[in-house]
Amino acid sequence: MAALRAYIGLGSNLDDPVRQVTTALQELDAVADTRCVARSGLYKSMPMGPADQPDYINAAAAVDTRLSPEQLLEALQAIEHSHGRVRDHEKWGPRTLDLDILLYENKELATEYLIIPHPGLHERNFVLYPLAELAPDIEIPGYGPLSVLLSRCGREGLERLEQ
Ligand code: ROI
Repeated sequence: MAALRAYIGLGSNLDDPVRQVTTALQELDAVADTRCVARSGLYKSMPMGPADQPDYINAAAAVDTRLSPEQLLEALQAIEHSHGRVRDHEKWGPRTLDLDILLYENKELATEYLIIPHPGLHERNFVLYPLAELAPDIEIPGYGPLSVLLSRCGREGLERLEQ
């Protein structure tokens, strides 16, 4: 299988989030049959969900991968686990590391475990702005041009960190 382009969203708000996201970006490049070809800057973002939790650090990465979406998801979950992520403590509660497949080529997919494009992507500024650094002209299958989604969502609560 030829390498296909996927976009990964990263988020953390526990245990030194900048370090969590920075090391996860490196670990993405070490996934089998996968190469990280671009990464966005880091963004500080206000929590979506319960407000009594720390701010998040978010970023996005572009990868070229020969893994299927399901294999890629498994690899991302292994990285989450290695960062001490415990799943499903609290809906929309704080987390050490969240890695989501945002897009996989121009695929639309919905199984019990995996929905692509990632649900919520189209209205979350902490996903859309990092993604736009990597692929400003991309079309989101089922949602239309990223530029249009961006123009609708605003930058409230989002700050790009100087690095
Ligand atoms: N809020 C922000 N700002 N960033 C995230 O990555 C994030 N991830 C989540 C929820 C809890 C929905 N809120 C978030 O999973």
